[in-house]
Amino acid sequence: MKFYPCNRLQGEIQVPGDKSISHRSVMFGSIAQGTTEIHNFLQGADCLSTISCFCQMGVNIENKGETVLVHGHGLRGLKAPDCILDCGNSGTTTRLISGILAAQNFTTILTGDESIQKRPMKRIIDPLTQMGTQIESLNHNGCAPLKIMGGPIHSIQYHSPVASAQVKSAILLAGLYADGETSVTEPYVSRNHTERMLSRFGADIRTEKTTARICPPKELYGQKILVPGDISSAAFFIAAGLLIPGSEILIRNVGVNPTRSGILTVCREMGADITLLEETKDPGEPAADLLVKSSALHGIHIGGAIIPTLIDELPIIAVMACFAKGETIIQDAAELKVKESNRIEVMVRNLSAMGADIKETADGMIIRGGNPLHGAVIDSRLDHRIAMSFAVAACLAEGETEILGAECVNISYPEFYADLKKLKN
Ligand code: SPQ
Repeated sequence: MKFYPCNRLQGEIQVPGDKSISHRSVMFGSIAQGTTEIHNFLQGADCLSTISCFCQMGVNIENKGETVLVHGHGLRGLKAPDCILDCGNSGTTTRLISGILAAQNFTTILTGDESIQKRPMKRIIDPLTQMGTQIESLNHNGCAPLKIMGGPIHSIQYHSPVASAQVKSAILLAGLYADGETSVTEPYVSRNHTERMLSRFGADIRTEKTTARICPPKELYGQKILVPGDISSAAFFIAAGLLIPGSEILIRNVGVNPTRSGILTVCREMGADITLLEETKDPGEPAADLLVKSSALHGIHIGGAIIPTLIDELPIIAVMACFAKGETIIQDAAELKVKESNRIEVMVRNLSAMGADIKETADGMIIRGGNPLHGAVIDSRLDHRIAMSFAVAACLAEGETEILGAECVNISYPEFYADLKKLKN
């Protein structure tokens, strides 16, 4: 797909529902008693993989588009699937479902696409094994396909070496079925959608600093879930609005959970003009409208505890840094190497091809802003966040940019190019 520079962005958009929250609402609804009604569900390929996996385990899920109804049969209501579960491109599906499958009285095989089969699963195999489950990486490489032989679960007190909501969630979900209290402590707090939503479904779950604890409930109960817009999808429009001179855009109903909103902190530190309007204090997940006006940005240092709160936004932050005055240092972000692609290597390679002054480091990047970018051929490596980041970079680059595999935005934002086009008019 080819992209060209544009003058300014103006108008209003609503980004699709949050991917992390959409996944969890289907998963928790599937193991709850009664019906879970989900509004603004993200109809992206990843969340459809989650729906398909639970349908294979006998859950009746009515996908009506904007609304999804999940008719759960309780914690013990899943049935053994009669085929291999396909998690597609979704790390969230693979890791979270493993926590649930660990406790079932049947064996399951899970797999996914080429990218999923390279992503590290040892990080969930280790704690789930400690909880009593047998998990085999069928290719003996610590990756999917995984054979999960479910059974009785023992509680553990786990200290995770990585700040990862997927690791934390897999353990907490297995902990729903354990013989006592399970806790997970992380080096830094990762996104807490699992804790918030499980609590709404009736679980006894508490957090203190970087530790989350769960006591096994008798049952979970179906809920009505309003999924806010995904801040990770909004991030591309935040960046475009800030960078393209003369722009002013309003992004409606964006989730601003503090464990996800590091992008707003970083933008403000870089000098961005972003106003939060119409903030809702939903007990489930806070949301707000974001008014973004083009701004002169300067480079900053990004590292430490803020990293898990903006991990998926680092590719677009790297694009912003190319247009910011001075140096931006991103560190403590080695996790980027094990996402849908190695997002450090792919960003550095592609931004360098466009003329940026950017250097890869062991756990991040150093970017000196100010070099004008020019069009280039960009290999997205079929990573949705890379494709969207370069669609924004292309708006600011001179000449033509071609993004290979641009259709991979289907994973999290099927209407992305249409929404970008809408703001250009
Ligand atoms: O689901 P998947 O493929 O892992 O998706 C990504 C993304 O960019 O959309 C990461 F590649 O988001 C993860 C995120 O990086 C979604 C997620 C979650 O919903 O719990 C948590 C983060 O991953 P992690 O490994 O830090 O827990």
